[in-house]
Amino acid sequence: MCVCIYVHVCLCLCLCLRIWQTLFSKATYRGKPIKSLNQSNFIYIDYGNLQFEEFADDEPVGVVKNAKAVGSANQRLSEAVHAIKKDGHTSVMLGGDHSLAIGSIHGHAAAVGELSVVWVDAHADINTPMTTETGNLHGQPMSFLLRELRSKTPTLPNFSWIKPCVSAKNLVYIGLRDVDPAEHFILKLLGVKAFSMTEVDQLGISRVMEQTCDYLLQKPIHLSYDVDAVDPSVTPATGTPVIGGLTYREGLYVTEYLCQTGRLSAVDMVEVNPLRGQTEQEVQSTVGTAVDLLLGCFGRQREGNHAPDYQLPLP
Ligand code: EXY
Ligand code: MN
Ligand code: MN
Ligand code: MN
Repeated sequence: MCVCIYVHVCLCLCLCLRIWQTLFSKATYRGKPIKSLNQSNFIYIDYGNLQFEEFADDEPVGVVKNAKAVGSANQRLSEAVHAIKKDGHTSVMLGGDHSLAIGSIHGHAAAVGELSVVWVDAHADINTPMTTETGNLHGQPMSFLLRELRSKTPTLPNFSWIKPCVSAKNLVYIGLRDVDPAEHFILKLLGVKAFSMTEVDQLGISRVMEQTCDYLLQKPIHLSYDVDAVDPSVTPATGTPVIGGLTYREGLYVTEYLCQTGRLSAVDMVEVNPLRGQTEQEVQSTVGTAVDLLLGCFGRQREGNHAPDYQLPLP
């Protein structure tokens, strides 16, 4: 099976840390067994958690919250992902807040150059600090990464290291269903390719993936997968659930399809938040689905797998 390398990050708080530790090391959550990558046949190297600096003086900039902490955390993450890519591995970043995609994509692009981004999410996460209504940076990461939005994004404290590194033509969204008016304007202005849930309903997920990969051509792919893209009946333990999402099977098909392109170069799996689960079952379902999506990225097939050198035992 594939070798994947992951850098495990946690932004500001330890809630995501807890679940991802569960996922990768302990294989239990609140004393109950939980699906874990440790129980799979995949080979991975744990690059460990990144320790992020906290800022006592992280005052809002306009409405934007936690700019210093997010800027600084992403700078560290960018360096970590850059190093993993330079080592020749596929990077897996486990979050945590989707604002971490800034550092993950930035570090990936610094190492490999031009890349394609497949952003699977209920949300477009493309507000600028000027258009955001909530001030939450998880609703803004793509605005700092797109070259076309450079002149529309003010430099926030600890954001001056960021060089926009993605072109709008190399970005595809899948799963959108909760897009702010300003974000919708930006998507249309830049002509960004987007398969909202309406297109998923119209075309079916197989044609969505076919068209996505035809459109993106031959660059390394960065998959940024927000678990809220999947329907909250399947992944409820997340910060901003939105009804009407991808089914488990559609969500998994996205990963299987991208895996077989052979161009998947980095993956973010983000917005897993066990504290948002109302019951054990909700946490288990969310985490189990996140694990299955990751395994789909690295070659697990629903039809089954076997090692290339597998030999039938003789009687
Ligand atoms: N568009 C809203 C905002 O800008 O706050 C909601 C963003 C939710 C973002 C989640 C992580 O995908
Ligand atoms: Mn978040
Ligand atoms: Mn997101
Ligand atoms: Mn989202």
